[in-house]
Amino acid sequence: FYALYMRSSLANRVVTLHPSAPVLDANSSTAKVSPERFWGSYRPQVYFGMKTRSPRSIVTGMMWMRQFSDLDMNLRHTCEQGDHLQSYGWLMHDGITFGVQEIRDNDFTLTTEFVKRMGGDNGGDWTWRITAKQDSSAPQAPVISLMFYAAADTQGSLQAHVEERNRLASITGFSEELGNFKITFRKPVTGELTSAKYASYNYLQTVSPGLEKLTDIVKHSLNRRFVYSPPSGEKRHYIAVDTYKPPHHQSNRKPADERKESDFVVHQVTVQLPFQIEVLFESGSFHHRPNQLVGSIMTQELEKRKSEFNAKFEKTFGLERKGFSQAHIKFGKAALSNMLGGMGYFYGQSVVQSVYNDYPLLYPEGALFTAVPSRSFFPRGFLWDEGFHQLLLSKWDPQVTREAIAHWIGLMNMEGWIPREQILGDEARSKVPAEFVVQRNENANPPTLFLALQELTEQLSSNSDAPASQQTLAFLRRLFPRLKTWFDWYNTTQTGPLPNSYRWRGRDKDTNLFLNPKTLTSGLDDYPRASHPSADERHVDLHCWMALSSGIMARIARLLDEPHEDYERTHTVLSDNSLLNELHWSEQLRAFSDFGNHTQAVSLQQEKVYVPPGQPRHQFPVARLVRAVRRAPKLQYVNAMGYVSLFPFLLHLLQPDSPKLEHILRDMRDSNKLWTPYGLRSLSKADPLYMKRNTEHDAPYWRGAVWININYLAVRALHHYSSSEGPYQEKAALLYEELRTNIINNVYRQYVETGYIWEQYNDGTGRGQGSHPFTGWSSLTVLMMAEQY
Ligand code: 6A9
Repeated sequence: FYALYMRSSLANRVVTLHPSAPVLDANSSTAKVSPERFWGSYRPQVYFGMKTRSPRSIVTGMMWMRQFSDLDMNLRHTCEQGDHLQSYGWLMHDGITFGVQEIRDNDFTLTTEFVKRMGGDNGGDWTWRITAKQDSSAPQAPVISLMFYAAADTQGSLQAHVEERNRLASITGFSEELGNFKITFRKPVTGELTSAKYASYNYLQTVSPGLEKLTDIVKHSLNRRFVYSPPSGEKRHYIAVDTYKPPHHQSNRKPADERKESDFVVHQVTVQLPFQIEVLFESGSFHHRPNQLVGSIMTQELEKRKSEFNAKFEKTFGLERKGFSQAHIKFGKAALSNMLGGMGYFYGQSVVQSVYNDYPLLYPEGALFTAVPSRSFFPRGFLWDEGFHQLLLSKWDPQVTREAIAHWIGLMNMEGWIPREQILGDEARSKVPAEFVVQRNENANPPTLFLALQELTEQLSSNSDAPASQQTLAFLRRLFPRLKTWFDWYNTTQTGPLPNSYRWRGRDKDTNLFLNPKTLTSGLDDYPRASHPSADERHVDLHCWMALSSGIMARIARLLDEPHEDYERTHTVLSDNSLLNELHWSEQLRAFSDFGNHTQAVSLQQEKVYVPPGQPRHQFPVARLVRAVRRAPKLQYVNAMGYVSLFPFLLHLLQPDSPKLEHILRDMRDSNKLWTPYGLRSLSKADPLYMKRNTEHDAPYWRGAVWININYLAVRALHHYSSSEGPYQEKAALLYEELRTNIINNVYRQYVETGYIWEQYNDGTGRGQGSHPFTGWSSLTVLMMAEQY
């Protein structure tokens, strides 16, 4: 009984949040406390939509489709790579008051703009303007349908107001947080001063069991029975929302879904290009608005915000001063805007597995305000990505950074663990296959939030703005109890076999199914590590992350007048160059390296399937690829040359006069190893695992491609060593110029050529590859352009 009791209380610890006072006040995101940031484009997973920063927000959004097209179903809603849009993304977005997005579909472009206006007690008003233009020279301009919707999420109610038969003129609604509000749908016009265009209208008023069902509900309601008959043109049938009955309303079955159903209202307008249309949200508590935010007033507001944005962008990043072309500057603005416009507000529970529970447990409900790596493929929070995101955002708006870090750190359990991938709420979960949802409590991810905290503390010392410094200090003070636990968690659970060495937990278990068992927790997934995972391993990248983190901990502790000696000591030990050499320098590779139970003599081969003589072959399993080991592993350096071997340099741990720097700079500049015209490749061309698949289904990922987060660290380190007195100063300065130029040029060129910023870049051709748009850490290109590190 005692053992059982212990087990369940240990399991409980895993799903119990850290006990210290919350970093954020319970109401910090509300309309009362933070009205300017209440409404926002906090739904990065849809092409266009807004919600409030609250757990059960009323959401608004837009779907669209082309009419009379050969493609049967081209309903657009959530960002999908499979939609094959030529490009989409924010061109301008200030993170608070407005945004301008351009979406290029097959033969037309939609510009989606929003502007907010403060007033009343519930976060104020906003207006959307959609401008649709034809791109092709086809004689018949396309006819498209826009479907604007509002949906409640278990809280609040919506009423449709129909006029002129099928035209939904407005939605009124009420929710606790928004009070009364009204959403008005204006008629489409060709330009600001022209009268309404011919259009067909349809609407849908129904209920939905959850936000992840909205697309399906619209799809299931579509009907071809409607007739589009413009005054001068042929009559044609078009597709529109019609009626939709929730499944259990059709029969007497008990609802399969026990969740409460919530109002969902859609306004469809079908019209020929070109046109412009506006949607207006007005808060009931905003009593004396001077005028409506539409038409020429909206235009003026937009113009004003745009010029403020441009001025702030130049003041912050100085790209014009540096002589960048207008096209480069436009690219830089888009990169920043997409990270800002990709901020999401998520709410829900992680699913957690520890050794103490047989089945996964639900983590406590929590909110996460975070940037996302990719709006299409993974529109959710990732721990180590966020540290990189905030390096950029902290330059633009340190409040965003403080709030994002506070949310992340607020999701820490009492042991100091933070789930690495945050899949919160049904909408987020609907995008992830079940086997990827569960997070394990032994697993770390690089503590890059310390990079962002480092930036905030540096802003403190360079900032003459006293109130801003006070805010940051107050923030750090509230953060500190959790930061201590966080640091301790890494420093106790991720230790290695020797004193002051470290080891990532959570490597792949089925060793012989993979060419090299992966280490997802390190963030570098399939980057080669010891071939046979064991407790004998020590990982050089983690060692360096700990050296960095202890240094920042010491700095924050000193700022706050808290005991800092232990952190100081740890930092001194971990950054001691002779310790690093002892633990991680491989004489054979002449580079820093992991250590472990390892052999290089591995390959993937067809598994031998024994078929007894005379038996039909097809009754036996298909042979799969498994790993063959030709020479037994032994304890030794892993000797992989690539990003991991650069870490003592990347995180500035090497003394400027360290002779190791010479080797590192040489290997970096060697085209047969790490150098490409597009940035540093992740794994040396000379490595046996360079561009090797890990299984027949698992293509190489961190085994050659150019990744921008690590390239950013490399450029930043070159900048550091080029400005520190030492024998390698000049060499570093030369490489700095070259590497920086290569990365900027390629990310920019790919953006112009393909319409997207990408997850990684091909080391042979420079072509963008992997998920797109990927405006997470690849957007750090802006900081390299600005030379802000
Ligand atoms: C799995 C598939 C629709 C992988 O950018 C986020 C992370 C990085 O933190 C990590 O370093 N990416 C990098 O190696 C992407 C991870 C995506 C996991 C998606 C589920 C969903 O299918």
